[in-house]
Amino acid sequence: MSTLDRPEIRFRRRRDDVTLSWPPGSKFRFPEPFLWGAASASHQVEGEDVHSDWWRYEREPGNVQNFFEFPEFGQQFKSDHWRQFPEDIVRMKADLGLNAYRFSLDWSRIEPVEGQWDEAVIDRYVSLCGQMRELGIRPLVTLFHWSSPDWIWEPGNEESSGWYHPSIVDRFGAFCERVVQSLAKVVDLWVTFNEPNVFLYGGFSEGVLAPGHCRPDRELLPIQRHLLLCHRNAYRTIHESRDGAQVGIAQQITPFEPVSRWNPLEGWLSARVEQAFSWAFGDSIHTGELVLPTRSGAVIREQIEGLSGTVDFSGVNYYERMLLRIPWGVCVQRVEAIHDHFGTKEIWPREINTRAFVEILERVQSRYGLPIYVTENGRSHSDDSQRQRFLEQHLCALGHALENLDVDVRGYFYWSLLDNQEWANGFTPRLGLYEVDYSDGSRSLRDTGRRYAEIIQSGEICADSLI
Ligand code: IFM
Repeated sequence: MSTLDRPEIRFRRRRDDVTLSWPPGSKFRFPEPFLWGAASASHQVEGEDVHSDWWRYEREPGNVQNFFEFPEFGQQFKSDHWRQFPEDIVRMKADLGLNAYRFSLDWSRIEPVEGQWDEAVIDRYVSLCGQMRELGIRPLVTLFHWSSPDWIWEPGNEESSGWYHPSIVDRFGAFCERVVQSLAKVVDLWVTFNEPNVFLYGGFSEGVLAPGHCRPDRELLPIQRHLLLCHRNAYRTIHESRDGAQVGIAQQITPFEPVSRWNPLEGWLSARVEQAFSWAFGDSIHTGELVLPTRSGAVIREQIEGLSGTVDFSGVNYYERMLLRIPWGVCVQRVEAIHDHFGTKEIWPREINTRAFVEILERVQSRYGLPIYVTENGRSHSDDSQRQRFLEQHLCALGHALENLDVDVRGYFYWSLLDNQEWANGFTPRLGLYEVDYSDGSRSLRDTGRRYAEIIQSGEICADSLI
């Protein structure tokens, strides 16, 4: 049962017991059936999405770190997934034994000009899903993972067109209807939006994702409204086209804790920031009410007709917790969210926090009462053994949660199948099960991928074997 009628604004204290441990000999068996997957997003891996806003945005100097220092092959083809997609499907089965793959559709490739559908591209996505099905891989399709066709933005009028303008709802709706009409026969598992919270704040408030705007909180209202309306309509479209389809959003759920465990104000603010960032979207889809908290303390609320209940599962993207501090002498509206382990050169995520991972799963379960898919979880590290450690620790924690706690997790999708462009952080972070050589697109399986394949094959994980 949902507990949303009891809003979860509770004091949070900093916790330093970040990694769970188990008695020697502990072994966790995963239930069957269970979806063992990996995930990706079109703009980050496909390449040559020349009609997308991100293609333009990343070519504007200063938007993506070291973009022009990377091999031209990588700039153009990224991880070369669009051209190597069929081979990648064969690889993910043969090398890894996956039975699920989460990827996103490139709206700009499908509709390069408004109202003009590239039928060959749609057919290719259909045939790729068909190929997955033949190999026993269940496609999980994300409709929107942050890149839009560039034509939604009116040149010179970016700050009131695109996602700001109500026309986006019909435009996105037309895209959904067209792709769902073709794909529903081969796809029954859908994510409408990937991390709408990160898209909203990263793109329109912090200015670190396309379109790179820094607007005050109140001005995020139309975007949040449009995202929720687009989600609601996409949910309906999918259900009208396919009986038994399962539709969700993939929400980045990040716990926030205060840097100073003794500072009650930091504790209180952590809870507020966490509510706004990690829970607001998911809550809206359950309650039907848009809630936009602002830094001034005001909360904007708006009922959205037909939104409540438009979700069949909870998609959880979990990486790490964030620590929050109020810098000395700075007013509380300028809090800083920071990662733990200052000074490390690694980018993301920096800590392995399986205690928080399990807590998040329990909280999502009790809050929404739906089946859960871990739709993203992974780590960039220059040392692959650290990536492997991250994977094993999280799978062990997940096995423990499935066996001992009241969570209904149906699948796990490692982020990411391939090294890919980590948005504004460029190509330096490497999160892939496969390493990609950006000078020619060749792939090599990492030890983390081999270890993942062993766990999938055996269907269990033993705590003694964790590195
Ligand atoms: O690469 C991103 C992805 O696009 C969205 N979730 C987080 C990942 C790692 O930062």
